[in-house]
Amino acid sequence: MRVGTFIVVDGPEGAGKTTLVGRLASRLRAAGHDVLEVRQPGGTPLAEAARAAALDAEMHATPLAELFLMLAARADQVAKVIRPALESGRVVLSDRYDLSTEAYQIAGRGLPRERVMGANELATDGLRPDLTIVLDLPAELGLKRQAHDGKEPDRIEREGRVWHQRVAEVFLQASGNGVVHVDATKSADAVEQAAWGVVERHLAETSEEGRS
Ligand code: T5A
Repeated sequence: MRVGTFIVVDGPEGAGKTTLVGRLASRLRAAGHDVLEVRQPGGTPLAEAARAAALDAEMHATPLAELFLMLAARADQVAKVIRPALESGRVVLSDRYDLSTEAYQIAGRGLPRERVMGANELATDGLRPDLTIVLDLPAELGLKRQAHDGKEPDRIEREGRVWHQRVAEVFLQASGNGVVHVDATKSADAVEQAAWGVVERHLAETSEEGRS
């Protein structure tokens, strides 16, 4: 039985996801929670290999191959790492999850929504996040932050500006159960403060529900 909490931080390239996941993990630990930080794609030997293949420009993955690499990575990590952690009551904080598939593979690559989401459902055995914090940032700003870091762009980061704007739009428009937006144009401290408020509220509400 799942008793833990599954929190996802998602958003466009360079929006500050990794920074925020680290900061939220520290805050949660300080508040006494047992936290597991993960990233997607990645987190198991198989998932890291799939990530490397998907992002390697030399591999020239087709859109479908890219999708299945992302889903293979997710399936492996969900089954071996995320579900067991949730079942033992931990808070799992994930840097990206399936909203990224909607943004990159459906909007970016143009793959058919229903079939992709069906395949994602199969890969995750229906595991949904309890809370998804979406970092809102225009694509150009995120790409600028990445360029400023001086890191060599991977295969997906090398896509054009218009392509990345299409991807970023999906994050901006995301809505539904447990989806909360945070303005990522603000400083890292302000983003952390806003996101921590969201997490604290969520945890307080779920512990209330558990008591009633
Ligand atoms: N992908 C992934 C798919 O195509 N489909 C999928 O289903 C999934 C799961 C993964 C790639 O895989 C694709 C999407 C990606 O292309 P990644 O490494 O997870 O790659 O994703 P990136 O977005 O490329 O990761 P980055 O590390 O570049 O961006 P982050 O994590 O959003 O940003 P972060 O925290 O590293 O910060 C970037 C820079 O900005 C600074 C940081 O210090 C750093 O220098 N920063 C801020 N600066 C100003 N203000 C703030 N608020 C800041 N917050 C951070």
